[in-house]
Amino acid sequence: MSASPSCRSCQSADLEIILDLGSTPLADRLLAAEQVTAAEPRFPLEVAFCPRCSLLQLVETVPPELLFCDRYPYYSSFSDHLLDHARQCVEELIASRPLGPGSLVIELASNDGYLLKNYAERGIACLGIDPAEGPADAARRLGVPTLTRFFGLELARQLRQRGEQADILHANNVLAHVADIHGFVAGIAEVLKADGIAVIEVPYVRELIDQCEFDTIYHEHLCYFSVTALDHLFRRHDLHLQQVRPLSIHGGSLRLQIGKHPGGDGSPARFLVEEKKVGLDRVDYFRDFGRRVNSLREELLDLLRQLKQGGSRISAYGAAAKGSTLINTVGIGGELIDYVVDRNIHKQDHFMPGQHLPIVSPERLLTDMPDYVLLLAWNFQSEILAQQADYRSRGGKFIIPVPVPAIV
Ligand code: DWN
Repeated sequence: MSASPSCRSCQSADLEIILDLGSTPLADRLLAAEQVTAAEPRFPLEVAFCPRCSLLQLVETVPPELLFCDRYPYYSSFSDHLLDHARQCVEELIASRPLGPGSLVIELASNDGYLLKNYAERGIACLGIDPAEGPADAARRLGVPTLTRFFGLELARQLRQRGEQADILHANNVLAHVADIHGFVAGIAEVLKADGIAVIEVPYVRELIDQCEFDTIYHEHLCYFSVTALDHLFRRHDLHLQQVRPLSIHGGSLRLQIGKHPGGDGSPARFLVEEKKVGLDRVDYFRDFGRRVNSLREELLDLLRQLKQGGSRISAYGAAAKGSTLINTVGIGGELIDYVVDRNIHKQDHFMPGQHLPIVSPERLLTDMPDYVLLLAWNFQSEILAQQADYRSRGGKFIIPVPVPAIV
């Protein structure tokens, strides 16, 4: 692990710490039964703001090989909502861009092929790049050619030399994960055709702060972006923000369209003005976040304790990485929660990091009928509540942890 003495983007040495979540286990390092008794690696989780380029970021960097390569359990295709989201995005792009026989679509962090399969099904050439073996194998089984590699400038140069440049490059929920952010963005510039576009989705830092989504902070997420910070970053690589659209997915995200030429619809400039107006470019915006996080943590713990003392049985839904941050930083263990359910078969029969809660299939909720289910995957609230209509109609209740704990 290395601690960053300077900003990941602009290298300023004047970072200001705005939140310290202590030392936590790796959020996606789910444990097999035989690993539960062994000591787990823990790493500091400190968040800092850079007043020079406005980037909110983690101070420490855990080596990416520890985070993403070995048995990485996240498979995008377990959410119907996410699959629809990806399909709609691809349909919009196909309708608005001239893609022909010589076209190529590249996706960075292509995971299990959840997005690129929409191009492959239409006969449009595509290439996925992802370092995680299990999801990459699943993508290949769907007919999505996939390189099991980390992306950066070196790989981008190799692709370009082979004549593989992108008309469209997708990079969803990956920019925040990259330690060598400049190598990654330089790689995007290298691999994009002169008139190509990069379509990039990132969680929006304004939502993280305003909605107190502190559980989305974990070692995989090194950066938390505003448009102001992104604009600084891309300009250094002669890339231009052409369009910014707000999205509701993952608790509030941005979809950016980036090209090699200025242009677009004026939306980036509107975001920049708005962010300056509300103060996202100043540390004051982030100053009371730590206090709000602490009161949310206390409120949630009090609620769970009261329910438990009143004789209720409580489970949780979603062995999400954010769920790991939540249970480990709030201190929610087996004395409060019996088990976590998750549809992802690669997560079932494992245990949550740190608190070691067992992960089982969602069918368990109906056979067991716990009184309450803590929704760790709150970003899929609508989808999961609709799917659990039977559990709810029989009297089961969900606890939504953020922005303030609520029972529905
Ligand atoms: O950036 C990242 C994001 C996008 O995804 C990663 N670093 C890791 C991951 O974060 P996460 O684990 O917090 O993601 P999700 O997608 O919020 O996790 C939801 C969990 O809930 C998954 O394990 C799947 C599960 N799930 C389920 O069991 N039933 C989800 C839905 C919608 C369902 O119906």
